[in-house]
Amino acid sequence: MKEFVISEAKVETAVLVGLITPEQDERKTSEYLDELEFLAETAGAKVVRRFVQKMPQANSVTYVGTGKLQEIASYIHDEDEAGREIGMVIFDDELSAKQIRNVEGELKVKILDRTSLILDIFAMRAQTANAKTQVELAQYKYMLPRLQRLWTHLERQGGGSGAGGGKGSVGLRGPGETQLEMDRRIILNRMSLLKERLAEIDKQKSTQRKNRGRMIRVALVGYTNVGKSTLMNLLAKSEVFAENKLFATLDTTVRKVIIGNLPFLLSDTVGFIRKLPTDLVDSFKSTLDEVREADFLIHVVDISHPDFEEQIQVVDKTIADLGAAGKPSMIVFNKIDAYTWVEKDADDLTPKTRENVTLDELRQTWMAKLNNNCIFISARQKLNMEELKVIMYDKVRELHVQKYPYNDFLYTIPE
Ligand SMILES: Nc1nc2c(ncn2[C@@H]2O[C@H](COP(=O)(O)OP(=O)(O)OP(=O)(O)O)[C@@H](O)[C@H]2O)c(=O)[nH]1
Ligand SMILES: [Mg+2]
Repeated sequence: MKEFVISEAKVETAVLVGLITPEQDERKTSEYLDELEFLAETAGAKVVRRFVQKMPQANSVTYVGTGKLQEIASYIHDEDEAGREIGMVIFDDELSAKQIRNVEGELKVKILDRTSLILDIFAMRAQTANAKTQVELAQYKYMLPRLQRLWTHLERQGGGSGAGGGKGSVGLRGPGETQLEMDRRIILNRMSLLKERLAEIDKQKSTQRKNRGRMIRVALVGYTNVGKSTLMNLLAKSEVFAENKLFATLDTTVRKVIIGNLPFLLSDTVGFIRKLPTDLVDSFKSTLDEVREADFLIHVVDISHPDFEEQIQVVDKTIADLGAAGKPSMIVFNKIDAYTWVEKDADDLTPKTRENVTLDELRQTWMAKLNNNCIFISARQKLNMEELKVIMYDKVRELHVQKYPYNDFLYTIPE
């Protein structure tokens, strides 16, 4: 009988590379790399080392400088010698075709950037036909400008020596180009097919939305991993997949929620993230239509995250890009149970930093100006949920009366 050896699935290891630039100081870069590491883990890779370089801007040929690239190459080589294979190098910014080609030539391992890593996670997460189609289209969009000639070796041979030298000899000048053209055409055809399919899905979805009746539509929006799905599950008593990974949700879920005598629709959507190319956001158009067409936005914020203020800005900007700025909205500061701060010694006279601020002090800052447009909760520990429902009731009711003045179910008070 044949024996099967079950080898342990090997976790791919990754090295991260980021830059410190005039726009992105050391602290920011380290936060970005923390997030990139979280993304890598979500995709199933283990990060073993980070390389950071200070530069006025990214090198257009190799992203980092040549010296740094060599340092990374020799690290990969040494690890390989020691039997610890490095599976991939992940760059924190989107790389151009030229950068990928040069970096790959030097490092000789799989090269990813933030965008392709996010796309990889999206591909892993996509469940419905809609999400799958959107992800595939986004992947081709990313790939197209980065297509490379597969047959460059032939060209080099042709162009090198002997008769007909110069820029590729007769008969050999073509194949590279033709192959590239063919690949490009195949991809373009596939892309237009996917676009047609999405248009079809869009049509079905908008019909579905129209058939939902006269109810106010509320959308949960926010940075990835802030607790949108957890909150959705609590409010709608549903079971949307929530976990401590980035982009747990890709597909929009819509549920009917009733608070008091007021029914409305609540949707949970894909989370936003920094450095997400607008192109990618575009590809998720039909998922994000839910946000665009919502009457009210609940912006969920993870207040325990050291960088929550920048996350708020990213979300606001993405909402504006979607053309949904200026909608009535409120902020829900979630995860108050996980909020931490460091008490300063009484004799420590250095100014307080963000780390030294208590939650109460924080509430007195710009948040105080939000009045009734914000609330502090913990979805996990179900803190302040009743208060949240009261605010939601008031907001939704106001919108409802404006939009459907003749709907009378509002006025029948349940027993
Ligand atoms: N400590 C704490 N953790 C929470 C709270 N609410 C949610 N979480 C956790 O945060 C993680 C992310 O929650 P999700 O509900 O999946 O977040 P999401 O915003 O839907 O994330 P994506 O769909 O990935 O964008 C999970 O591990 C939750 O258990 C909270 O109030 N306190
Ligand atoms: Mg979610």
